[in-house]
Amino acid sequence: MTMLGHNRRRMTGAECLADMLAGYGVTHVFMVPAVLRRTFAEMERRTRIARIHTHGEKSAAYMADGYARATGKPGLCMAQVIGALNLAAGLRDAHLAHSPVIAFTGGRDPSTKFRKVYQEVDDVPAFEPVTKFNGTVDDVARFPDMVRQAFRVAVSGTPGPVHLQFRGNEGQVDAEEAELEPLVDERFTRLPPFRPEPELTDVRAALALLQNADRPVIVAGGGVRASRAAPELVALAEALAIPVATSLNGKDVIPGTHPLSVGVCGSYSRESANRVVNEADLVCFIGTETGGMTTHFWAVPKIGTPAIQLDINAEALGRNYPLQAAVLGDAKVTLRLMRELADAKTAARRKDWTERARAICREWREKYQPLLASDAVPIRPERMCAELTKHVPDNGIVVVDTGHAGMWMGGMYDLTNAQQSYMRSAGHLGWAFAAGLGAKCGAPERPVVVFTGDAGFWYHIGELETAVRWRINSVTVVNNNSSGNQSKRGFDRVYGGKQTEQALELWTYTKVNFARIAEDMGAIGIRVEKPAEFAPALHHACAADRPVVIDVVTDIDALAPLALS
Ligand SMILES: Cc1ncc(C[n+]2csc(CCOP(=O)(O)OP(=O)(O)O)c2C)c(N)n1
Repeated sequence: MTMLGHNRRRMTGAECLADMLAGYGVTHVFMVPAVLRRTFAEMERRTRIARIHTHGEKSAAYMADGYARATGKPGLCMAQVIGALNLAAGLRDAHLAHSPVIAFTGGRDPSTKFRKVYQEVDDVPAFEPVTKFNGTVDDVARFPDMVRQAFRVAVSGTPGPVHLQFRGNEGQVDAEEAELEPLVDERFTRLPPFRPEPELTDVRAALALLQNADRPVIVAGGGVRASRAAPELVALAEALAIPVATSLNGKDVIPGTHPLSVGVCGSYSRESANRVVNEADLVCFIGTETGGMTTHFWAVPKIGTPAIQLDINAEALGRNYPLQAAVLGDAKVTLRLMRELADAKTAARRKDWTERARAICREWREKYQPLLASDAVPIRPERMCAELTKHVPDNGIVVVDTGHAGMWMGGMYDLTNAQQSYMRSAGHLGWAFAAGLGAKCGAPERPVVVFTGDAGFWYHIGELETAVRWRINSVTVVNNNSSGNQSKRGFDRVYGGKQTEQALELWTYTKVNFARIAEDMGAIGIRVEKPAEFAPALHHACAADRPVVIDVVTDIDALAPLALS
């Protein structure tokens, strides 16, 4: 690394920022103009960074988030002062999912503050709840250190969003000159910057508990994903014969087809996973917050179940479950060490348990097989999930919205190999389509398949034009039941079991053909009305040289099973 301050030269903030972003390996930035205009001109002159101009700041933030989750590198999004809160809203999902997104906004000038400047409010406080670091860049001399700090914070420890507000409603401070050095800390260009080693005594304590347990289960989360520790996780589980459940955020750390995989546990889950976790005599949490969604509000497992936990963040250890052992460290190095020290002979004592877990998984499959294979018209969402399991390409990235989409895919879809990736909305409806575009920018060589409901798709449908304009060829599968039918149960409840005719106003929409809209916007649209049409549509879409929308007409009465606890 170059020594700090030894290569300074007179340059504008814009030149410095463009050079730094290129140095940090940024390939795309997502924004609504006009922000940091001179920086954008310098990006064009000095770098090959693609400047993706979107139809809204929230979707720009979601694209940056999808880019970050697909690549492990920070995703960059930007807005001028009037769009700042739209951008902040878009950081909310990245915050919940611990995704390293960096947001730049234009902001207030000290010379005109409090004078009712056009479009201005103090936006900085609004970024506070959704960022790890929320700073202002008021002096051009601070560009190098503040931008380095933004990258450092976004990827360190438990990753998360960062906001920098640049002086001037469009960040015009970038036009000023100073003696600057566009330094890059190579280490902080991607996750994880460090791999802290655990204390050996803690590792031995955790391992002893696992090896002596008759019915242990691992619950693996997004921290395993961030650490790229999936191979080490699977190796340890295999060596000791321990079934693995995952959080929704960690769904891709073990293929659903692996014999030790029992599925996603918690609220948007698979029944088999919750059953196995609730029958366990020891739960080993790895890289998971043990939050409400993963534990079905602390019912899976019940509080009091013997537990051990491994995390990179000491504050997470024991937050929701009292622990018999806690290990602080990077997931990959810790799991590798545990595998090295593990006594594989102890696996024999868990033969009955792993067979029991397999039987529970078989029971789940037998129960849902008729729906997974259903030929019904309108199409059952379970059948779509089963088709995706069969036909998503081997190196595919699957990006899933929340609500029903999260329930269907979390519970019914399986990754079939370790090369496939899965990313999901951490709660915001409408995230997936935009995040899928960002994922495709970050990994253009991989097929990206988005699964969303029609309500989710409506949010940012305008970005289809962005996809066409920038040739961002993701495939978007719309579970089109002309409604937000996840809400049906809830409204049934408040109407005492029988909704009035007007109640439908609360959760249904006009019937729309998204395939036709897609074609009008310059994308490829495929309408699927029969189950057998789905697989050919997906194959065609994954090979296409344009963005594709597969509009699947599904059953408005199909409701995803509720979590078992
Ligand atoms: C930003 C945001 N607002 C509201 C919700 C609440 N919500 C969850 S699912 C849902 C409806 C989902 O409809 P759709 O995407 O069409 O899927 P479907 O339920 O029809 O399968 C709503 C409004 C949410 N998750 N996020």
